[in-house]
Amino acid sequence: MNISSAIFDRSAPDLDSCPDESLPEFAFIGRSNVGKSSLLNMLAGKSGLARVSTTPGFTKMINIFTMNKTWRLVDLPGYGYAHVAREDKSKFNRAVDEYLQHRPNLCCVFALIDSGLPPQKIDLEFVKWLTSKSVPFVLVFTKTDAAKPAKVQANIDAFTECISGWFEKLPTFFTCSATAKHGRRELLAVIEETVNAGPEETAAESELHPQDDVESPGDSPTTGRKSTSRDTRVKRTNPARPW
Ligand SMILES: Nc1nc2c(ncn2[C@@H]2O[C@H](COP(=O)(O)OP(=O)(O)OP(=O)(O)O)[C@@H](O)[C@H]2O)c(=O)[nH]1
Ligand SMILES: [Mg+2]
Repeated sequence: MNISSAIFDRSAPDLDSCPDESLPEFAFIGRSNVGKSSLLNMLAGKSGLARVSTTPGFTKMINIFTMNKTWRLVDLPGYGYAHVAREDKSKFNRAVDEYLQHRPNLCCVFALIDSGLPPQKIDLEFVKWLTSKSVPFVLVFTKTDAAKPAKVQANIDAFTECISGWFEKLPTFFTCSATAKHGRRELLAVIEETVNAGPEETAAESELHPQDDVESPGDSPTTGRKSTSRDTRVKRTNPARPW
């Protein structure tokens, strides 16, 4: 897919401050510093679009970008960074939680995992949480340039092995490197197929085994939100899910 325009829309502190629900959205989530903003820039083909930093916990709002005037990329704050003030952390977590669970035009979440690390408990818990909430997602193993290919492969194998028991069919996963510009075509293809498929009426079904229903993990978005008018919009756009 060719990206003809990539425009910053806004930084939203919460769900109610997000733009209207008219365009399909694709969101990036993962631990602080995993490379969400860098991947967004790589897909957009614009290096300065989302701000990148070596400081973990840099992205603090729901940052929204309109692509080709027809769909949006959403850069979310990272989870798992201990040094964000406690009050801020719970505020951000609540905003991310609401966005992930109650944004009807959220088509797919790119759940980013650092390919240079063995499976991290917080990532495993977050993937389980996403699944238990029927949030449609694909896994994206980032920074493949930063470790030896054999190590990357071993880490991916270990991660998928850890989660295999939760699913009847493993979630689709991709690898990428924002530095080496690897994975762009494949991820844009997911977006393109989804945008072209258009909305579907049914809610996303969970592939998690029923007995594995879990609470929100400690450092990932929390539950316990106030109810809003958006709560009545229980149906999430469910694309054809080619993955
Ligand atoms: N080697 C390598 N470094 C990367 C890659 N992607 C991102 N980085 C680096 O990782 C650091 C964090 O990148 P960001 O894109 O800001 O990460 P983030 O997930 O948005 O971080 P927060 O907003 O703090 O949650 C920066 O120093 C990037 O340059 C990659 O593909 N390869
Ligand atoms: Mg960021």
